[in-house]
Amino acid sequence: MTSGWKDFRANDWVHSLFSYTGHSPTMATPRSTALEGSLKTMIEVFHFYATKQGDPHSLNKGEFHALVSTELANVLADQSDRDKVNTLLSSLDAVKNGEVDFEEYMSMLSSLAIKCNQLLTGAPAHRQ
Ligand SMILES: [Ca+2]
Repeated sequence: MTSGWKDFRANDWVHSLFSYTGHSPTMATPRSTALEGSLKTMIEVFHFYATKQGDPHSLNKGEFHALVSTELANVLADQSDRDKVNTLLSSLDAVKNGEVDFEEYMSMLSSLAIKCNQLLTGAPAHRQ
């Protein structure tokens, strides 16, 4: 983690919210802001699908297809087309292991958020 994150204090927050880690909360669950709730949802959705088969820290083709077709059904075109979803998986699979890890998943969500913002605001992309 870079020095810019020296004040990152999510450890207690994360461990109080995410029961799937098996961690016993040591503090009352804090209220989350809308953005914190969105972070939690992005993480929980990944783990919900990633833990269904095989490596619990990555999405295989079946898990990725289930996540995209269920959770991004209104955002991604052709999310029900298995070949197109496999092409999307390949484009995200930076380490070329045939699966999507958390960082690759977050890269997809980041790209989708940027595209949605561009559609909303008409703002030009700084990066493609
Ligand atoms: Ca998995």
